[in-house]
Amino acid sequence: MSASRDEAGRLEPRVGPVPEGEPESHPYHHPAAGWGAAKSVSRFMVREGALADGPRAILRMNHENGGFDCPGCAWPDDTKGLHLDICENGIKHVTWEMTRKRVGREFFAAHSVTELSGWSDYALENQGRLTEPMVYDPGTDHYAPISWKDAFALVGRTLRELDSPHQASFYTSGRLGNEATFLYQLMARELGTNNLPDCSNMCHEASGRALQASLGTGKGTVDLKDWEATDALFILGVNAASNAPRMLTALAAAYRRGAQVVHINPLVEAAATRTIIPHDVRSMATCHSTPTSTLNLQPRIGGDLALLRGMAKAILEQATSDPQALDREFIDRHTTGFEEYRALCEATPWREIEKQTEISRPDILKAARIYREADRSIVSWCLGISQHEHGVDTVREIVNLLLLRGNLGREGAGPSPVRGHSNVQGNRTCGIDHRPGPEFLDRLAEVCGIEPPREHGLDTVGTIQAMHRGEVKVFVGMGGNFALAAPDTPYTCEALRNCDLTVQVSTKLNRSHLVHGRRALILPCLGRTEKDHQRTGVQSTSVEDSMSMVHLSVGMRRPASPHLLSEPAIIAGMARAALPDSATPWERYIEDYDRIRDTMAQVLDGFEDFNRRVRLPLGFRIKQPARELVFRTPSGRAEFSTAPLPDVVPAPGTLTLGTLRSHDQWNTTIYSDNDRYRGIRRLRTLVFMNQDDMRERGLSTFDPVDITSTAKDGTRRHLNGYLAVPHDIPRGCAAGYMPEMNVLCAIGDYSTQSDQPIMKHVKVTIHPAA
Ligand SMILES: Nc1nc2c(c(=O)[nH]1)N[C@H]1C(S)=C(S)[C@@H](COP(=O)(O)OP(=O)(O)OC[C@H]3O[C@@H](n4cnc5c(=O)[nH]c(N)nc54)[C@H](O)[C@@H]3O)O[C@H]1N2
Ligand SMILES: Nc1nc2c(c(=O)[nH]1)N[C@H]1C(S)=C(S)[C@@H](COP(=O)(O)OP(=O)(O)OC[C@H]3O[C@@H](n4cnc5c(=O)[nH]c(N)nc54)[C@H](O)[C@@H]3O)O[C@H]1N2
Ligand SMILES: [Mo]
Repeated sequence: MSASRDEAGRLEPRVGPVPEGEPESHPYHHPAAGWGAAKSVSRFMVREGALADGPRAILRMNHENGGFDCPGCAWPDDTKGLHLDICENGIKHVTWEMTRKRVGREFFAAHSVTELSGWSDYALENQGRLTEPMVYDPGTDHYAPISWKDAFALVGRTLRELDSPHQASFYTSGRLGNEATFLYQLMARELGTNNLPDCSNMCHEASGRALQASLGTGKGTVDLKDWEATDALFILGVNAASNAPRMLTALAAAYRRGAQVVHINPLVEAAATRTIIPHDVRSMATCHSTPTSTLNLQPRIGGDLALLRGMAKAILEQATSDPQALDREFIDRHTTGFEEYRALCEATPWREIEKQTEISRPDILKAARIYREADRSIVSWCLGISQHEHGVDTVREIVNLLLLRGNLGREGAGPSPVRGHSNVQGNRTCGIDHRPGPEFLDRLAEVCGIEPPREHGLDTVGTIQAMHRGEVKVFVGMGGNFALAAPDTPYTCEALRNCDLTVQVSTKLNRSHLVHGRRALILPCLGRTEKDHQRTGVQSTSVEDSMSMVHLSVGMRRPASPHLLSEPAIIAGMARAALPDSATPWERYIEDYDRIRDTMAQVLDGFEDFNRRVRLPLGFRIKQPARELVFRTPSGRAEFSTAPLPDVVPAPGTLTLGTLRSHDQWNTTIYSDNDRYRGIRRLRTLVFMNQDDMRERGLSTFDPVDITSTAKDGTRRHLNGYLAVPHDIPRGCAAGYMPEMNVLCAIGDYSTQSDQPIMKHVKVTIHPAA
């Protein structure tokens, strides 16, 4: 998006649809999911013209032994016979892909790129599915059709002409299946670069690094069975009702069996209240709702580390009179660094903890008591924890707390990050990593007969900066919407425009096709719901969920156009064109994906016998060493960390802004301008504020405000004319929607611990609009 502004200084073009009617803001009093969700789904299906096929497709989703994996979030499938665990947003997501609308060559002939750049992001995606490869023609400023052969030749030629392979960067969005992922990283490494940025760099990078440092594994250790067995769930920084709706089922079930459910979030989100379990026919019919929370704590944004430290401090204090408060045996046998950690907790004054969290000691003690009284605890988290300067420290503090009571390596206990995209975890497992380890590279070299580069590559922020400097000249986006998802929208757009060639492999038209390099390709691919025919028959691909379960996904719909290629085929086409003498059997791989899996089985840890095991009814679970209390850390033990408490109290007159999702969006895909559970209708350009912070600024509901962010380097960024909306949020905190608010996120403001953009902790001032 060229972040030009209209006269009021508002960002143009808009992201969401042009709302019909006035915005509304009401408190939402209904339970999450239930009929509100059902109504919203059917409206959406009618709009996409998908009603005829929609229900049938959804019945095939997430089925044991067949069907396709929901392309929505990464929450695992139900473990018991019922494989119809569906949710409102998953249905919307499938329907979005199955729309009957099409973007063909006539569309591109009718609209220039300059014209389309003025359309909203909503309008762009709303044109439907892309149907054939297109190339940008600078002479006419239109995209024009190009054959696949010529498109691959253009990519191949441009890559071969680079002075160094490091002048190309290969982005992955988390929808890409495992087999395509493996081929993609193989192509990049055979070319000679580890420039493999991914959406994870903006998402759970901090979680991966923290878990690796503490436990020697980058992933959570629990599965759904543990969720079913636990005594206490601590849910931090996730809006489950919107972003992992199937978690609602687990929360309601936990409540019903008497487990404790503690939500820690500056906002009291819908999942922290009540839910109607969507597939429970009886509760749907009788509108019977179940509570999904036993305690809500609202720390200030960034206050989680202090809160967790307070809980640990309380446990340690109690242990002086109650030895059972700690699991000494576990600590002695399996951990290191406990004494230092204990000393740190003792030395941290309660007053500092209360100041940093904005939660009183008695309330922190309530949470600590729940933790003490539970035999088995799970701590689960998402972006509210990871997208911070201190994201790594905070996730490590979660592990510290778990270690104190031996909540690891046994049923019903452990860390459980909620991943985002449906296969973002699988992408990392299968080699998308700009900092690959030597063991993986050795095996890749041996099995695939290539010489992979050993130096680290560029991540998302690094790629943007390198494109901006002109050092990276070719950008390939394997899914996603880089221009809009990345921080500092105007800067990122300049960076993309600076490229010699941008290649976007996509299902729908989006902003990243309009913000392009001197040459540009749109390569349309099959979606996950569609049949993938290759020489040996219909192919399946595998995905890995948030809890390390790997299973097959088989599309069953007729492709949106006969000219689409699968993602593996597109990668193989680009690879062969760029590496004409490659010994990698690119063509053979595409004929039969089992051949890709056979190679993956030799390269990837835990994928032995891949082709057989992935065809088991529920797939297979990748071995989790930390789960077996095997820690691949330097000490061979679980390592306590001792991070100082960061100062997260906003300076006087400033606020801390968190950017988040509305209910009706999938990252950069906007379904509508509504945010049902937060009571918002027809409005995205808003900022949620505490009543008192509004009063102090003389603001009433829907008053226009100007928001200014101040970056680490002192530079300022603005969003003007946003509407202030009072919300139950601690003083000094504010929230608003991504991707619009990426304009406020400075490119240099990434965490020094994770290199992850700090999207939940933007320092801002808010004033009545000039
Ligand atoms: N329907 C739908 N589902 C999705 C997505 C989508 O866009 N739409 N996106 C997918 C992706 S890629 C991801 S990564 C996940 C994202 O899932 P979430 O992490 O739920 O995403 P956000 O909307 O960013 O919400 C962050 C939550 O953290 C809270 N929060 C903000 N700051 C803090 C803090 O300092 N401390 C604490 N404790 N909480 C805080 C916010 O109030 C909010 O509830 O969802 C996935 N699922
Ligand atoms: N300010 C702010 N910014 C954020 C975040 C935040 O919380 N705040 N969250 C960050 C996070 S967690 C993430 S994960 C990123 C998301 O970043 P991305 O993953 O880059 O963005 P998405 O919006 O998920 O990508 C949507 C596009 O993917 C394409 N697509 C959909 N399905 C397929 C498919 O099957 N194959 C292919 N090839 N393409 C497909 C479509 O063309 C669609 O337009 O955004 C990040 N940005
Ligand atoms: Mo994400």
